[in-house]
Amino acid sequence: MRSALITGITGQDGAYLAKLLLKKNYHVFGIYRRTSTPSFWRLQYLGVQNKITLIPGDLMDTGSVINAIIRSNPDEVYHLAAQSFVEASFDQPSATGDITGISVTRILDALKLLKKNVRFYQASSSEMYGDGASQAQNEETPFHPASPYAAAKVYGYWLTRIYRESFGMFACNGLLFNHESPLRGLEFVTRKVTNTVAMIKLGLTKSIHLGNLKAKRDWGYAPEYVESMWMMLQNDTPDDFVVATGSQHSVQELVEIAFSSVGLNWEDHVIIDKKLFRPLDVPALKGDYTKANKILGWKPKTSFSDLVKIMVEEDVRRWRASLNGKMFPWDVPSSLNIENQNEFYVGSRVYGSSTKHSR
Ligand code: NAP
Ligand code: F7E
Repeated sequence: MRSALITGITGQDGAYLAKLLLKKNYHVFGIYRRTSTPSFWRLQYLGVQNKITLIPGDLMDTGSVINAIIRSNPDEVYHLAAQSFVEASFDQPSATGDITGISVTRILDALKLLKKNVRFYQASSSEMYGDGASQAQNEETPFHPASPYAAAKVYGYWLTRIYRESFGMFACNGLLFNHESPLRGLEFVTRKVTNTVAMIKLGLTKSIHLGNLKAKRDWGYAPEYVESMWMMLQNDTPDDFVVATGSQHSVQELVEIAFSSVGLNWEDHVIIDKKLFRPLDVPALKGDYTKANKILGWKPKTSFSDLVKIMVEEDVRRWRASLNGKMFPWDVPSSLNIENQNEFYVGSRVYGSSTKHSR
C-alpha cells in the first residue's frame, strides 16, 4: 500500500485530496496544527476523518515536520498548507512569508536530509502571475506578484524547481488557478457570496458588503483540481503544470448568478465597501491548461454557473438544517448576528465608508 503525507489536510484541498487518495487505496497521513477550536469539519463532512492518520505539527516548527515525515514514511508528499488568504497577507506579511514561503524549504530540506525518495507536490498559485500578462497565462508566463502571499508563493515555486534541478528530486509545481467548493473558507469571495445569498434567501440577513466587483478570475471546481495534483506525481518526469478552466468571470458575474439562482436581484442587496478593496489587487487572471491536458490528460468539467449553483444550493441546505436544529459539522458562524462580519477580515486598514451599490 502506498502512503501519502498531506500538509494542510484540514483545508479545502487537503480534505478533497485525502478522500481521493483513500479511494485510490493510499494510507493517508495528514499534518494538523493545534488550534483553540478544532478545524476538522471538512474531514468530517467528507466522512474521511476516521480513515486517515493525523499527526500534530506546525509548518514553522522544523522538528514536527521531520517527525511527520519519519512517522508517515511517505511515497508522496502533497504540500498544501499555507496562509492562503491574499487579503490577510497584507496584514501579516512576515508570517505569510514564513508559513507560505520558507516552509517549502523546511519540507524539501527535511526530505533531502532524510534521504527519502519521495515525490513532492508544491501548491503554487495563479496569484504569482499578478498583472503581468494580457494573454492567458501558461507555464512560460513571467511572474509579477502583487501581494506578500504571491511573493511567498513565487519563493516556494523556485525552491521546488531548485531542489529538482540541483538534487534530482521528483518535485512538481501545480500552478493552480482559483478553485472553489462548498468546503471553501468563508473569507474567500465565492463562499462569502454563496453563504450570504443563502442567508438572505432564508431571511437571516439582508445585505452583503463586497469590494472590487470588477476583478476577474478563472474559477474551477476544487474536487477536479486535486485530481491534477495526483496526476502530476504519477507522471514519468517531474514538471510544472497550469491547472485552470480557460474561462474568466468577474466578481459581479459571480454575484449575479448566485442571487438569480435563488430568485433574487443582486442590486437590492450588495453594498460596496471601500474597506474591502485591497491595497493592490490582481485585476484579471485566466489560465491556459494545454500542457496539463496534453501530458496528464486533465481537463475541467464543471462550468462556472454550475459551480456557483452547487455552492449556493449547499449553503441553503446547511442553513435550513441549522434552522431545524441540526448541529455542525460545517463552518457557518454559530451566531446569526453578522452585521460586522466584514470588519472581522479587514484587520487594521480603513479606506473609507460604505456606499450602496448603484450601476
Ligand atoms: P485553505 O483551505 O486555506 O487550507 C490551508 C491549510 O493550511 C489548512 O489546513 C491550515 O490549517 C493549514 N495551515 C496554515 N498554516 C499552517 C501552519 N503554520 N502549520 C500547519 N498547517 C497550517 O487552503 P486551500 O484552498 O485548501 O489551498 C491549498 C493550498 O493551495 C494552499 O497552499 C493555497 O495557498 C494553494 N492554492 C489554493 C488555490 C485555491 O483557489 N484554493 C489556488 C492556488 C493555490 P488550519 O485548518 O489549522 O487553519
Ligand atoms: O478574491 C475580490 C478580490 O479572496 C477574489 C486564494 O485561494 O485564489 C485565491 O485568492 C477577488 C479579488 O481569492 C471581495 O479583491 C471583491 O480580486 O476569493 P478571493 P484570491 O485573492 O483570488 C488564489 C489562486 C490563491 O492562490 C489564494 O490562496 O475577489 N473581492 N470583494 C473580494 N474578495 C474577498 N475575499 N472578499 C470580498 O468581499
